[in-house]
Amino acid sequence: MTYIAKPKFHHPALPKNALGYTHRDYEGKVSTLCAGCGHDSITGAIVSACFELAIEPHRVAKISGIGCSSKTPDYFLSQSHGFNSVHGRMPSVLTGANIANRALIYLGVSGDGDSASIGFGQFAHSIRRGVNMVYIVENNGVYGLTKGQFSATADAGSKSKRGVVNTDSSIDMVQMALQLGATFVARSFSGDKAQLVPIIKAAIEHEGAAFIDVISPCVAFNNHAGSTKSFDHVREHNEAVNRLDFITGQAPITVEQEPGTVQIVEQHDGSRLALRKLAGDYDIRDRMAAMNFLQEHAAKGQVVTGLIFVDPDPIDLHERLNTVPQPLRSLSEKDLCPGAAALEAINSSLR
Ligand SMILES: Cc1ncc(C[n+]2csc(CCOP(=O)(O)OP(=O)(O)O)c2C)c(N)n1
Ligand code: SF4
Ligand SMILES: [Mg+2]
Repeated sequence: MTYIAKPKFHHPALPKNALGYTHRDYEGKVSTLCAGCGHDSITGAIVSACFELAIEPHRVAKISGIGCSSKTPDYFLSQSHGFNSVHGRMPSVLTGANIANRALIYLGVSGDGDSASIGFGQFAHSIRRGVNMVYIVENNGVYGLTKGQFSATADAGSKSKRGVVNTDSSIDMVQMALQLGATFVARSFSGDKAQLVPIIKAAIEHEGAAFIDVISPCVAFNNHAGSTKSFDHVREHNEAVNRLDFITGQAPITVEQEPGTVQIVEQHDGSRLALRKLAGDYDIRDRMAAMNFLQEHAAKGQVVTGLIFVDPDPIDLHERLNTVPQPLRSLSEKDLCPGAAALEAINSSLR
């Protein structure tokens, strides 16, 4: 906790977005994380993505669990709704809020400890149900907040700061999300803002379960030689499958690339993803191929980043449950208690 308030003054010439807001309007409190922590860069990327999309901050609900990563919603979007829940419980709190009010944009922020251990079941069920959300795992391979124990995403053979070798198999959250039916799956690196910001923007516009695994080095406990989640290791082993340009509205596509290496994917809401393809004939709409590609590269010690899979026409939880289109709080008593005749009609339809 910090009591240092950010100064309110900012330069009058700061660039403004379509709503007239500056970058500062999307920030939160001063971060109390360790200087250099990857999580702060992810916070910066979320701020940039929301600024660039000109999102009204009050339309966002940011929900997290427990951990250094789960503290970060305090450091962005101070004008948004927020709920810092219990360790591993972000997905169920988010699902409940989403069911009650589908008009908000849901940002779920979690850690690898929060999502791959205590919250593993919660993570799995929110993804398989197709909750319309952006689920971000700030993945450092350790429990940062409780002083650096290996998490379930730590690679077998990687070393702790004290030199202990991890002998357990690791969980690849991207593979899990693909297997569970996520309709938008990406991996990025906190040190690559140019890659991360458009991925977050595209995930926000995606109308289904969007999962982003962000490798986010813990400078206090997991940034040494022998760690596979350190800045140096990820930079050296990063295998980017594409670079994403995210385009909303009628803006022209101006990707500088050889024809044939750009793939345009139109999403349900009319936004377009322009992918500068880096890895041969990699097709982001082929779930099975994506899983094989990840396995092959993981075996070579490479970290695959970029937009890994997208289903441009997702079916979300509300569509599956056939819920009413408006937030539940806007329903009147008459809507909620339509009377004996309506009840009789429902009962007879079930006989
Ligand atoms: C029910 C419960 N069990 C254990 C803890 C202790 N605890 C707090 S944070 C944490 C792990 C955090 O790791 P991660 O989610 O990876 O976040 P990071 O700090 O690495 O960003 C644990 C085990 C807790 N707060 N609540
Ligand atoms: S302990 Fe690690 S994860 Fe936590 S703030 Fe420090 S560097 Fe970040
Ligand atoms: Mg962690």
